[in-house]
Amino acid sequence: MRRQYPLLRKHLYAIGIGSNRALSHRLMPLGIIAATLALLDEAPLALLANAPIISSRPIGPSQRTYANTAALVASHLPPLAMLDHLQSIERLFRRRRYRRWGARTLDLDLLLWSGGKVREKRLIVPHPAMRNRDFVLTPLTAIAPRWRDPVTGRTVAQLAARLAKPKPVDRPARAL
Ligand code: A4P
Ligand code: MG
Repeated sequence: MRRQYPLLRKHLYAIGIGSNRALSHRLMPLGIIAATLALLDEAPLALLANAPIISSRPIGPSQRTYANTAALVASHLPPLAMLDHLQSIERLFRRRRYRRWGARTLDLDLLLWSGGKVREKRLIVPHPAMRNRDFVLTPLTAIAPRWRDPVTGRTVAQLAARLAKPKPVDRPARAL
């Protein structure tokens, strides 16, 4: 007998998850991420994999350490509807967009999509900053090392290795 699937899982997404602000003294960033992962496994989404949570130094004005992870999620939702859905999850954690890169209870970024690229006013996929961010690539490498970035043609593992490599200086250091 054929197995009945509850929904047509057409799209696969890699999602970046970050939190560096508690919602209350009982719900700290690690708890927020655990609750988010549970929501990423509720219809119309299905959670396929999640990476270990890392603690990362903040990039940008916020001083607080982040908890970051990444997840692979399947859904019949196309990209813009998926963004709406992710933003509705952010709202559940009372995320306020008052300052770019400010401290946030929850930030969900759509990193990669199985359909390739999206260039809309309110959604760019792959996420333009993902290639330069260790806190994105380290978790993503744990769950999707072979996923290929459609812009550079490099796999996630290759992007992570490039980032880890020391950058050459502009000019060779002068011999003393
Ligand atoms: N948007 C466009 N493309 C996307 C996408 N691929 N995924 C639009 C999600 N959103 C996308 O985002 C602003 C708008 O971007 C959205 O309304 C959506 O229409 P936002 O989440 O409201 O604002 P933001 O997060 O403050 O800005 P931004 O530019 O998205 O920042 P990032 O790139 O999310 O970076 N340091 C550490 N250690 N760990 C972190 O997780 N995160 C940030 C925020 C900064 N520093 C960090 C971390
Ligand atoms: Mg964001």
